[in-house]
Amino acid sequence: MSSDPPRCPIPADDALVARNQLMRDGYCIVPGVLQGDFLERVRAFADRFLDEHPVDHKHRYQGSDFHILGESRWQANPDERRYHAPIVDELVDFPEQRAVAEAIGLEGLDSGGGIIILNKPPQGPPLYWHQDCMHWNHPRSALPWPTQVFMSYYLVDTTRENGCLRALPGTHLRRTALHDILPPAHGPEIQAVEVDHPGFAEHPDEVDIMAKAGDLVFADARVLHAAWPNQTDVRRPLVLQWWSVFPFPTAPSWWEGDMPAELSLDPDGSYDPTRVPGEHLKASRSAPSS
Ligand SMILES: O=C(O)CCC(=O)C(=O)O
Ligand SMILES: [Fe+2]
Repeated sequence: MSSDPPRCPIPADDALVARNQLMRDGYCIVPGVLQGDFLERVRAFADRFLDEHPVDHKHRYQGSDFHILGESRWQANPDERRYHAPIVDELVDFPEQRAVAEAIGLEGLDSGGGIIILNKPPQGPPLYWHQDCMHWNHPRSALPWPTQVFMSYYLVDTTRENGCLRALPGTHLRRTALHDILPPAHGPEIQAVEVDHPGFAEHPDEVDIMAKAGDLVFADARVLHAAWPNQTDVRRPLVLQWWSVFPFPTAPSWWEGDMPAELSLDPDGSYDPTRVPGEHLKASRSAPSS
């Protein structure tokens, strides 16, 4: 066994820029983390899985929503109803991925142990604006740093034409008019709408995130995001992992601001899960104290 540390495909300066963007905008992108044979194997796995598993109509806007556990995690608690595969362990435990996440300053990294295969089939429809946080009653959702991030690899180069990701920078910390009109993400109400619903509309502040195959996209679960339709004849799949970070009430070791008041609230209080942002999502952030 070699004891070489994993290749960290991000210089320290770039890591700081990425961290600052994740904090300010709610997402960042690190190029070329998944490469070569491993990228090929993940793409082949996702392609085969999508070829073999029809997608329920209710998932047409997400393109697919297949949750797959790592083999070792599944063996520890076998459940015949759940998909599982060894390559998922490889992804979750991928040393370069962990090295990048740590380089940008993510601490207390804790994986759900699985991936989700999402997709945009050829000529597939857009994905509505949404945020994926399910803990808006919990004080952790009011913090200036993330406590849950997704890490995604698109498996082909993405552009507006084939349905790249879109984001509304800063909306992980700041309420917008869109929050008031969006039904909860991935629930029956939004799944039943047509694409002329305002949840699909263009927004003046939106940006395209044109990830290339194997780039690692980090996003705060709270940030509003969407995806363009796929206007090509080629599938545009991705694999997404959920990670918890900075377990409440810990602050990042590098945090230099004031400690948020919410940190003193009971971490184990009974906060009913909800996808609907309440008082923890402020209309605007107060200016930093000078
Ligand atoms: O398809 C994408 O690019 C993003 C998918 C997504 O955000 C979701 O399904 O929650
Ligand atoms: Fe999402």
